Amino acid sequence: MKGSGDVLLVVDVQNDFMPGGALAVPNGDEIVPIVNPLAAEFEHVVLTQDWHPRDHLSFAASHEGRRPFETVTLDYGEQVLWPVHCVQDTRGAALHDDLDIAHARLVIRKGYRRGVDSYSAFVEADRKTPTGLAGYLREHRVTRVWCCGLATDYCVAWSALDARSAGFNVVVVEDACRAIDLDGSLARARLQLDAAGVTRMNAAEVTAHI
Ligand code: VGL
Ligand code: ZN
Repeated sequence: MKGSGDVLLVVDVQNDFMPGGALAVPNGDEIVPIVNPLAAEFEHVVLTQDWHPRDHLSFAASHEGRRPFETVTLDYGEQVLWPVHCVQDTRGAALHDDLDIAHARLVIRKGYRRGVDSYSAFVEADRKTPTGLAGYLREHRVTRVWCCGLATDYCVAWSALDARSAGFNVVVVEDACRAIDLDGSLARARLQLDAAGVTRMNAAEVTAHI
């Protein structure tokens, strides 16, 4: 059992990111039977939920003449335009029905401001506004953040990198993640994770670790 210095961050295991969902991550559903036993190894689990208003600026539909997966420049920089997904209080925004982590303590919702996206569980896409998660983890004396969920190359990678920047030790449990992989984004994310000193591991190795 992972002790008090460790937290498992389970990122965006939501219906819209599953096959058939609005922003399907290929094979995203395969992680559920990996994440459940992984979470059972942790005393402390935090979940995240992508949680957008219906007119969110990360949606292609909010920009006249734009299509999903194009990129635009917003106030805070480059933004990939996505299909409408994870709209607050919809079935698509709900966590996967088979996710079985009754002991999860906290759900961090993100991307709820119309004009600002938030891939990261720690800092919004303006790169200024904290979600409060770093402070919460510090107050709980957490020193190491283990990351899993969807998608490897967006919300998981950004969360892992920001956790590292906030001073935590960070591990990404790669087989408990799946990627969107848009124009080489997965390879880029791996390079960034390695450069930042984030450890990449598989779920089977987590048990053996400490
Ligand atoms: C995500 C794109 C848009 C993710 C969320 O969870 O990785 N990706 N919103
Ligand atoms: Zn989103």
